[in-house]
Amino acid sequence: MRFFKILAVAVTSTTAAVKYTPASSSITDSLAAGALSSFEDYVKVQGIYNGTCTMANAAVRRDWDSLTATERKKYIAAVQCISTKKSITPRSICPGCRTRYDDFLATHINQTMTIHGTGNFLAWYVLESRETSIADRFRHRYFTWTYEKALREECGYDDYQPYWNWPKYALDPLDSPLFDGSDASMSGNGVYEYHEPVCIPSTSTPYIKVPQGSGGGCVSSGPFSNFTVRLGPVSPAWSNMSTNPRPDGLGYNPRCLRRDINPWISTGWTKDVDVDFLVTGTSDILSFQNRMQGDFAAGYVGVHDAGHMTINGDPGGDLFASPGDPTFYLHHAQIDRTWWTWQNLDTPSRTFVVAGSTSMINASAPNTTLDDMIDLGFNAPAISLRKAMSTLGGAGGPFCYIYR
Ligand SMILES: *[C@@H]1O[C@H](CO)[C@@H](O)[C@H](O)[C@H]1NC(C)=O
Ligand SMILES: *[C@@H]1O[C@H](CO)[C@@H](O)[C@H](O)[C@H]1NC(C)=O
Ligand SMILES: *[C@@H]1O[C@H](CO)[C@@H](O)[C@H](O)[C@H]1NC(C)=O
Ligand SMILES: *[C@@H]1O[C@H](CO)[C@@H](O)[C@H](O)[C@H]1NC(C)=O
Ligand SMILES: *[C@@H]1O[C@H](CO)[C@@H](O)[C@H](O)[C@H]1NC(C)=O
Ligand SMILES: *[C@@H]1O[C@H](CO)[C@@H](O)[C@H](O)[C@H]1NC(C)=O
Ligand SMILES: [Cu+2]
Repeated sequence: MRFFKILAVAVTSTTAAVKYTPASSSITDSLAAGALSSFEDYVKVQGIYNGTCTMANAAVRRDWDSLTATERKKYIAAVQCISTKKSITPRSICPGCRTRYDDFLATHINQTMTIHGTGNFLAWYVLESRETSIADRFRHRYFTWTYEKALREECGYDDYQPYWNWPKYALDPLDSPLFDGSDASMSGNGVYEYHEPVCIPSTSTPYIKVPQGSGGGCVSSGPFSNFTVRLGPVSPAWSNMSTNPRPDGLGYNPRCLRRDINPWISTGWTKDVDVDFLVTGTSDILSFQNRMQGDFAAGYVGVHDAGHMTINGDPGGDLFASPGDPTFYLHHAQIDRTWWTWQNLDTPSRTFVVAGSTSMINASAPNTTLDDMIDLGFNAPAISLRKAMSTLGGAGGPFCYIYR
């Protein structure tokens, strides 16, 4: 009797000790809730956008933090499943592809190249900027949605893509339910392995020096500890990554998943106030995308890069190959949620708007238009940017989802 009592006390105190308290995301969440309600008002007046998508039947993407352990494990199982399904990209085009998971990574690597330059300019781009144009964000809405669709249709996942609500874990990502290494997490940090500081945007212009965190090596805890990365690296975060046999990164290069989860970055730029600064501080799409992009010379890392650099490592810290770390999709769902929030704070004037050049390196390249096409290689047919602007199928687009 006494033994059991002591045991019970011990168990309770252990549980209390590991209980994680998220930081506040109240501004971020109330902005999103406000956006949803103004979106609802707009749809009430406009009626159904197109087809059969309504507010009532739209898919709901939820916060990782609000999923139960069982729901998280279901998502994890679906990601593990898609990582075993046979690749549909021809081997002649992607020699390193083995699985459906790789198909998505191959598309991202390939698209990052085609969109951001070729030949000599590619190397220049990689050195001078870790960033991408806003067209990239738009493409990632379609990219993440297509991945979610594959999880559902090819792996029987019956829920939707969860998002990583950055502010909640910003102060302590390592102990968060996303990265704590438990079997209901997306796996933890890599084992400690020295690497040189990562410079943003580059070692030749080190405006921001990201110090080494406590990881750097192979992820050793949780469901993805045996995860195999095959493609890339193309633009490795630090020097001693194993080299891909092909310059385009699509060769076969099996290796472990490496991370250096970085509280310094997440504390600096992914807090509630950082999201507020982005969403409420910008009223036109160009300012919004520029602020999301960051201003490195001014020492400011936008939420997009900050999320990627919170994961870092291989391939998480590689602009091209970052979707090779499965947390990519949770990060990009939150990028999408942030854009969706910004859009629907003023649905009629902020939905079908794009701005900015299609290239970061070529001043005479044309500006982005709603007629530009986004294609996802072998994963889905190309659609116009216009169709990717509304998450409720406006302009005949394929999406039907909201964020809660
Ligand atoms: C990883 O592989 C090792 C050795 O095969 C095995 O013992 C371990 O259970 C695996 N871990 C996971 C999460 O699958
Ligand atoms: C990188 O360097 C560390 C420290 O020298 C070493 O332990 C590790 O094996 C290296 N990794 C690769 C992939 O070369
Ligand atoms: C820059 O863009 C212009 C207009 O599209 C194009 O004609 C030119 O070839 C591009 N330059 C480079 C170096 O890609
Ligand atoms: C792109 O848009 C900007 C801002 O409206 C404008 O100044 C610039 O001339 C445009 N560039 C091209 C190539 O049309
Ligand atoms: C990369 O893009 C080119 C041009 O669109 C295309 O021909 C090729 O099939 C793509 N490769 C992959 C792996 O999707
Ligand atoms: C509905 O679809 C039609 C045809 O594709 C398009 O012209 C129209 O703009 C769409 N309506 C809305 C509200 O997006
Ligand atoms: Cu990204």
